[in-house]
Amino acid sequence: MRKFKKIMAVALAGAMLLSMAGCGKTGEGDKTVATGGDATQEATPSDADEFVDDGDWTTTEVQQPEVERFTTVEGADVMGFDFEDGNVGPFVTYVNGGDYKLYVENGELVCDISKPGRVEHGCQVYYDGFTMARDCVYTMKFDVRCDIERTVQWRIQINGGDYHAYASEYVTIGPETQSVNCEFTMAEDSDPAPRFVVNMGAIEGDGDLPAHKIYFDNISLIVTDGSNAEKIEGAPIPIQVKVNQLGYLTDDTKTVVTTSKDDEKFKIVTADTEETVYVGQYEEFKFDKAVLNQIRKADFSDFKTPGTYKIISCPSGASYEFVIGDDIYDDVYKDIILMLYKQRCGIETDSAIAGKFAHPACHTGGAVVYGSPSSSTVDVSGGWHDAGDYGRYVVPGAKTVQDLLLTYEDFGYAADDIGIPESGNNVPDILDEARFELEWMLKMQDAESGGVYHKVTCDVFPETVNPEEETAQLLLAPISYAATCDFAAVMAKASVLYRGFDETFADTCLEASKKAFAYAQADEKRASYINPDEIVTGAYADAKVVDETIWSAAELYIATGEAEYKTALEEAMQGTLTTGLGWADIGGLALYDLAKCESVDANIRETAKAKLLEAADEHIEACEKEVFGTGLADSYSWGSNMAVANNIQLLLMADRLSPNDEYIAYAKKHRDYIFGLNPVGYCYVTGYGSNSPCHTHHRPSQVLGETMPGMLVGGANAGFNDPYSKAVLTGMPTGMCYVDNEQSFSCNEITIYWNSPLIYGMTGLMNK
Ligand code: 9MR
Ligand code: ZN
Repeated sequence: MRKFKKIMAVALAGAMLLSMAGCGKTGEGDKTVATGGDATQEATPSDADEFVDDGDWTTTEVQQPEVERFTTVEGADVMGFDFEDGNVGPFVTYVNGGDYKLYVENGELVCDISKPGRVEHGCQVYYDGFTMARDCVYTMKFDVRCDIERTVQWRIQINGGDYHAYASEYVTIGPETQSVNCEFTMAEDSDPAPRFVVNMGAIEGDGDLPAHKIYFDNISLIVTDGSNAEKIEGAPIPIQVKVNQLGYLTDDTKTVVTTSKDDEKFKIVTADTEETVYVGQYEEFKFDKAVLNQIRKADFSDFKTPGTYKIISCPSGASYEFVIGDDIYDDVYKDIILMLYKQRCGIETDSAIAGKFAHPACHTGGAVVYGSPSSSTVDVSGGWHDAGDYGRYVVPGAKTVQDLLLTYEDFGYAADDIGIPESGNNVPDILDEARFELEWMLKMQDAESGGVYHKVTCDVFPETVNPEEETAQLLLAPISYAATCDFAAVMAKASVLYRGFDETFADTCLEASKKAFAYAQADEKRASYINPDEIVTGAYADAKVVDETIWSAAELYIATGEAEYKTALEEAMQGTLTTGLGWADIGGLALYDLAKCESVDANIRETAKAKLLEAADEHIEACEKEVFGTGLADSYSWGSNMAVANNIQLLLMADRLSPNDEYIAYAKKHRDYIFGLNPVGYCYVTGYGSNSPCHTHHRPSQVLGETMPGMLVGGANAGFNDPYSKAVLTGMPTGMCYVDNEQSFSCNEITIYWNSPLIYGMTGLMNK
């Protein structure tokens, strides 16, 4: 940790040096001639003729400073553990079908194996927290002994994708201590976050070993010759001049942010000929918590000439290109909706729509009910793959569906030609897409009790394979309170919205909703879902479920007007009301629907409205404190881009309840953030902008070696919830904790419920 900070300091100093190089003294030329025209004006170079400046404007290339991130010191220890302190330290247990306990006894690391499992990594101990440099010579050493004669395998491997080894050996062990001593050269690209593992499962087919213990000591990895070692790159230093890489609508507010305090002026040049068409001045610098730096923004809203440009700041150099025009969002808008089609499970997807990401029917085998004595299976095919894995989870699925239903309901978005197989069927495509998930959700309800299974996945996350290649047994995880309530909520809403299109389907949804609600009402425990030991896929655990109660009662009350639901709602609303729009806190979804519905009791409606508006106003207060204007500096966590998209949703909802231009203005700032005007200068939707994620944690993309377009990635996450981000981002300011690497599942995964609030937001902002 200390070492990394020092390296960061070198990195930042490097970046500063670079930005200062060749820069003449600025100051005198502060005179600004903002000569942007109106929408009808053509871009002419002469616009800026009057501009005089003694600064250096020659750096028109995008600056990506080359900086030292990690260094390899000859002879350095990169790993060294003797277990004398009695702790297992950073060593971690992993099992895949096996079972063992890990502890330290008499200064040795003990793996107490009761069941090796059927694969090599059936039982595995691993350690992360070192680096590997190309062309560096290392020596791996450890002492090992075992109660019985057997073979184990140590590996230093890439920690993701195909998990291939950089170095590995099979070692036959027995009661006598063996000293492993293996020198090797790292022959591949440097890796800032590899993993050391010892596989103790079924090695060479040996899966029937009796219970036994393996003892390790003096585990070390040293650099024996670092003279040819390559520097190890981590996350790149972000570009300094940040813009919305898709661009700006002609009449929109147009903002540029520079993270260099030294930039005082900027000019806009045409992207092709680099002719100056506008000059402007940055505002005074301001400290921004998300980047822990003094940064500046500037407004060039008065420049309205359609075209493709870049901004050049003095002395920091160029921004990425951007467009001024009125169709800049058309393509991305369509793609973020089609992403859901591409995530469809259980059917063969059409290559005319999904292109290279089309897949044969997947996950069609029946699912076994976890814990059931019967081995019979249930058909739960359909629905969308949740994310970069192929799990199908009710809780986030419900959030996604709600966003689509609201997109239709709030904005009358009824296009029937976006190009899904159902296009042209006289039902809005957005409802067709939502129905694909709803039909699956109906299968997730236990017909007898009305309770809803939390999820359907295999017991572990799949390897990096295509969806149809995940063929392990599907399991229906236990019924949960949250899934049952969320199900009841969206089914009730669906019964209202689909009634005009398909009466029978609407009836089915309402009946299913009521049944689920009754199940939930009778559930006194209202416990958070927790994974049984045998299932390690996503938990979507949520200990606070009163918002789920409120949501289900609210939607049923709105759909039926019945007293039973109103009473349950009033009772649940007595506690503290929450206003979240995410999968865990979904209070805001309930409050919004209550606030906007005429037939809802006036007291309930007013309470809901006041609470939601208060949340929107508080959010704006937080935004005002930051230059990037998204109010996230203290809360960049897993899926922070969902928070940004959800806040667009919140602001649009507030605007609908109480129209206010400020809500819209901030919602647009959030949209700018998503498309590149953010601390790291990434356009966070794949396939768009000059610098967008290329290495997403999304199995189909990983298999193909090419990222599927139209996906919103998780974004900056200061929680470092995966080893790669921990290795390369620790010590970074919160808003900069993002890395485009497929191993970083907590920064660079994608999900259906991160796209869905963006769909809502982009639709709502369409004609604003
Ligand atoms: O998006 C989820 C995030 O809010 C949680 O912090 C995280 C850990 O529980 O899980 C995320 O959801 C993942 C899910 O568990 C499995 N599929 C991929 C999801 C996105 O990373
Ligand atoms: Zn599938």
